[in-house]
Amino acid sequence: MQLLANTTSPYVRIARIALIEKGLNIDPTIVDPWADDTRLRAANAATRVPTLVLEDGTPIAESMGIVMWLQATRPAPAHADLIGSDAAGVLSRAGVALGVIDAAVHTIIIRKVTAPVLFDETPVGLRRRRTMAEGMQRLESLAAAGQIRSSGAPTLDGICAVTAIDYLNFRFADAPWLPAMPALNALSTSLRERPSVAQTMPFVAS
Ligand SMILES: N[C@@H](CCC(=O)N[C@@H](CS)C(=O)NCC(=O)O)C(=O)O
Repeated sequence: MQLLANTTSPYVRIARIALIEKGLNIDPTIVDPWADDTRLRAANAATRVPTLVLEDGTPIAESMGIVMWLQATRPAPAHADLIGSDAAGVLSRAGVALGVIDAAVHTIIIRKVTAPVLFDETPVGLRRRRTMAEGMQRLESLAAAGQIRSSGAPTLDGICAVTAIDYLNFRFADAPWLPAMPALNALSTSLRERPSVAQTMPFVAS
């Protein structure tokens, strides 16, 4: 099995945490999705990471596709349960974090092709910023209320929430428009006891 990945993508991180929690610690094959890596392009018409290539050659693109494949082929109780008994709650909370992640990645990508101020201050840029601020505020309230499990194997809400807070700290550190997020930062610290979380922190490869 091959996981085509990079070291910064929050989508890759979600897939990697889920894979490790399900007992599949695959050494990622690092590719640059922006350089049209031929292996990535062959496996995924969208040329995006993460893409998981199964042993029989079947490629699975999309972080949520990989999560669903894991849930279907490595079910609980033999393996970690990424959804748990409160499916609606877990998926609802995961959706808030995924909205933040999409807004953050969109902002970073558009900055690549246009001047930062130009995009960030446009109506769409401000909308993405509002999504990040409001989404993190909602996640913060959920974390403060103890609704996101902070110990043991994380379910998808915890995986997406920790990925969101760590990605914002990585890409938007000290942004004045972000709310205070003590509960989410505590969640991140606590979940870092899991190898799946500790081993997948985002970094810029040299
Ligand atoms: N919806 C996809 C998003 C994947 C994605 O956008 N990956 C980015 C890296 S953060 C990428 O490979 N971008 C390259 C491109 O858009 O050409 C998922 O959940 O996996």
